[in-house]
Parts: sequence; C-alpha cells; structure tokens
Amino acid sequence: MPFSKQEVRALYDRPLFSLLDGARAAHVAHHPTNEVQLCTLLSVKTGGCPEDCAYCPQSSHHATTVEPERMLDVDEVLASARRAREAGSTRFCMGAAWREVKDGPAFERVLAMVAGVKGMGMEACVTLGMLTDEQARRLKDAGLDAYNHNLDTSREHYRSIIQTRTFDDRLRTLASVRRAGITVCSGGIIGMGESVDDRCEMLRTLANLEPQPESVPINALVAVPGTPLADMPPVDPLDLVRMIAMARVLMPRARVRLSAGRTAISREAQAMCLYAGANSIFYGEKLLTTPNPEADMDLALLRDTGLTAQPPSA
Ligand code: SAM
Ligand code: DTB
Ligand code: SF4
Repeated sequence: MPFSKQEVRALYDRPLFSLLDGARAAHVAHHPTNEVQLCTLLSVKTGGCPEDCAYCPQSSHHATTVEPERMLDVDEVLASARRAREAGSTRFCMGAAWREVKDGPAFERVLAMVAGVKGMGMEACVTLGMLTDEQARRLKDAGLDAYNHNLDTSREHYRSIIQTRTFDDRLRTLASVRRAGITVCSGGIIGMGESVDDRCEMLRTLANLEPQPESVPINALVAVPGTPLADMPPVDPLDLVRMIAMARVLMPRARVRLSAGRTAISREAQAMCLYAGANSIFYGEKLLTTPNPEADMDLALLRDTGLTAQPPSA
C-alpha cells in the first residue's frame, strides 16, 4: 500500500523523540548499527550548466564564483579515486554540471571513469542529469552501481526552484536508471523555502517508488552567494534530524546519506543525524564546489561516537 499524504504528515508531526524511536528501530532492524559508509564526491565537469536550479552555484543563470572548467581526464579522476580509497572511502561519486547526457567523447570518457573506479573495488556512482534508456544501459555495462538524480523537493514546490525542466522529467530519468538495473540514489534538499507539506510530499514520492531508492541523500541547502537562494535562513539542525528519521522510517532498507550542509551544523547535531538513521556521509574537504568538513574532523566524529567506517569490499 502506498503511503498516503496524511500518514506521512502524521509521522512528521510526532514528537521528535517518538519519531526517533521508530527510526532507530528501523535502523537496527535493517542495518549494521555502528557502521557508516564514507563516500567521496568529485566534480568531473564543473560549472556552465544550462539548467536554472535556484540552489546551484554551477548554473550559468547565476553569477557565482564558480567558473566553467574543462572536463577532467580519466587519469586525474582515477588518481583522485585512489586517494579517496586510501583515505577510507568505499564509494566514489562523480558529478557533471550537465542538463543531460549527450552521446560523444565526453560520455565515453565518463564510461571509462566508471570502469576505472570499479576496477579499484569501489562502488561507482555518477550524477549527469537526464539520460536515455540506451545511455543508462551503457553505464550499467561499464559497471556503474548507482545513479544520483534528486527529486530535490515536492512536485508543487519544484516549479519555484527550477523552470528549465519538470518534476516528471526527473521521474522519467529515474525510471530509465531502474530499467537499466542500476541502483537509484535520489533525495532532496531542505532549506529552500519549502513548507512542511513539501518536505513530506518529497519523501512520500520517494518512498512510493517501486522499488524504493537504495540510497537517499538528504541535503541542507548550502546558500551560495549569487544564487537566488543566497539569503535563505539557515536550516534548523533539528529539522535535518527529523528529515533523516523520516527517511529512515519510510525507506527502512535505504542507505540514508547525511549530505550537503554539514559544515553549518555542530558535531552534536551530526551525531543526532547518525543516530536517527543516516548511515553515510560525504568524506573529504570538498563536495562538488562547496566545502565539506575536514577528513580529520569526520574521523574524530566517528571515533567519539564509536562508529566505524564501512570496510572496503574484499
Ligand atoms: N546536474 C546533475 C543534476 O542536477 O542532477 C548533477 C549534479 S547536481 C549538483 C546534484 C545535486 O546536488 C542536486 O540535485 C542537488 O540536490 C544538490 N545540490 C546542488 N547544489 C546544492 C546546494 N547549494 N545545497 C545543497 N545541495 C545542492
Ligand atoms: C547529493 O544529493 N548531494 C551531493 C551529491 N548528491 C551529488 C552534491 C551536493 C552539492 C552541494 C553543492 C556543491 O558543492 O556544489
Ligand atoms: Fe545543473 Fe545539476 Fe546544478 Fe541544476 S543542480 S544547475 S542541473 S549542475
């Protein structure tokens, strides 16, 4: 039975600790409780994106300090993946500031990057914008484990954040990814002026996908100067805890990722997110274009909470 709007909203409105009890129970039932996956991001093609996503520093519609850069070479990317693996990451996610994948040399290069990362024994994930069934199949053949494509917000709120594509475009791409047998990584962002109902509806759409996404990143907006959302007030860390707990209850088997926005919250709030069901963080000093906590800080967070990083696959 799909989740109803009322059901999801009732969950959100529960006292926080009662929601956390449910989230903890779901977490303990489905996951090793003391393990966190470290995942490293790399922007392989930065800036100059034709889409107008209001949150994004890489959109060519906004005047930010991010300048369009050339696409990285396969060797540069694999060197970076090797460093990430040596530092303890088990998943490597490569992002390109594209509206969609276009067939040609750039896509061939991405396929080689995917094959190279897989060859190192890491999970490989990419986020490249929209794609076709055929392109998804080629990524799968190259060894891709996961494709990240976020719903970002509710269907309703989507149009006030992005005008250059629709929520249905997003769902169509996720369907292509699924058909190709690649696992789905899809989540969203809080702090973009959305209502509580928007947050609930975004999670409900994700949770009602069949099958549910294997991976759900929850981002807090990084308000970047020059973007239309530059002046958004900071997210209340307890809202982030609540969103993670919601994701854990609604999608008990998914890996829930405490994603962008960690530099703005205390380590205590991050620890609460990890207690609420997050079992992955981005690791390394940079996300795609914005800062992330220092690796040492994250290792200290794991040490002080008694959590361990997921070991590399044999
Ligand atoms: N262009 C591709 C796309 O939009 O799917 C891939 C890259 S895009 C940067 C990946 C995701 O990063 C977005 O869907 C969004 O959720 C997240 N993101 C981008 N800018 C962000 C920001 N300022 N704060 C939080 N999350 C952000
Ligand atoms: C996701 O949900 N968050 C990551 C990953 N998927 C690709 C990206 C966060 C980007 C934050 C803004 C930046 O660094 O440019
Ligand atoms: Fe482009 Fe992705 Fe940024 Fe949107 S989120 S502007 S599609 S890079």
